[in-house]
Amino acid sequence: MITLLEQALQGNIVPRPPVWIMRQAGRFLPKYRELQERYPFFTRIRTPELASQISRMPVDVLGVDAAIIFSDILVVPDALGCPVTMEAGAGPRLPHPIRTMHDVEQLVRLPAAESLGYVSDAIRLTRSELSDSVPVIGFAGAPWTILCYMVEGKGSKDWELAKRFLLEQPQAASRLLDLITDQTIDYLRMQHQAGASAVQVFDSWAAALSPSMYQTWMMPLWTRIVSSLADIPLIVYARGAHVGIDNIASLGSVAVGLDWSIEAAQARMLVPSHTLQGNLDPVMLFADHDTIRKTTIQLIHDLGVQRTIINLGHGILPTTPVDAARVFIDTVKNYT
Ligand code: 1CP
Repeated sequence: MITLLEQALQGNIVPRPPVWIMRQAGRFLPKYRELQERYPFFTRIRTPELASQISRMPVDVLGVDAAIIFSDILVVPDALGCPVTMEAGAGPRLPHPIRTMHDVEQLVRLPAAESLGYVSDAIRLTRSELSDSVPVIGFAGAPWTILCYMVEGKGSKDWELAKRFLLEQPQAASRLLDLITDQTIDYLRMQHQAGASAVQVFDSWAAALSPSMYQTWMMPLWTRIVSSLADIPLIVYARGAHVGIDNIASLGSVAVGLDWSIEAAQARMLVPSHTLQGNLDPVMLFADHDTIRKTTIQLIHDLGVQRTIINLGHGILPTTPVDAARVFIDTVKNYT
């Protein structure tokens, strides 16, 4: 049976849009917090039973229309030979950042099935435990966002080193981006083969680049990703790149993920015939329940029922009340 999410991605006529929440698995649910105390981050990700358990939590607790596999975008640098650690409160650290061509040359790309097979195992297990009631969404970071972390070695406000790497060492940057792109294509295909019905690519730091640098450096990589994965439902989420959403849509048959900095109705005007996903401001879930209901219904009106996936415009905030998330989900599910 084809799920509501897959219908919306294919552009089939649906009675209501599907709904899920970015970062629904590993952030705000009390049961997740318990596992967070008991197991280190990468243990949670690399143990299929734990990853599957975490992925299924929002399906059980909130009744979302899709499970996203519990993992992180930074498993890719790790797989390429640039190790990643995660310290509670401090965020990700890459103790051997990539700063020169020599550093790029030390990286090794193995088949995803070899270096990231644990993600396949987690997806397969999640699919079978959900007994196909809702689909599983796979994901990866976009090449630019992954390069950001590999060059900086940690999070950053302005990604100065990453941007300078493009300008000062274009050959090394180009080689690194190609390596990440190849790995990402192989990795997303592997996730689809393991049972992910759709995959989302997160370009969380797209807005750090000017539109012209984004166009020159990143659009050719997006073209390669979209054409290599033409048979797989793909959601492209480039945060802060809202001025370029028609550009992203022109890549082909992709769904376009919206962040909350663009009016939903305006996005629908710019991108009339692709599936759009988004884009409630995550902080709206701190409003009273009536306001959440009204804003959510307005969002459905603005995006339209067809070719729409209702979501937040970025990850759910860790302190969000579970009840508020449930009101958001139920409003979409009860929409007629
Ligand atoms: O112990 C913990 O709980 C650590 C927090 C955590 C979690 C739960 C991190 C560290 N990553 C994750 C999981 C994760 N990351 C998922 C799984 C699904 C889910 O939680 O529902 C997903 C989809 C991601 C994606 C991700 N990781 C992005 C892109 C999405 C976005 O929010 O823009 C990014 C940028 C990351 C990097 C990352 N991993 C973790 C942190 C704290 C960060 C951001 C660091 C920074 O701000 O630079």
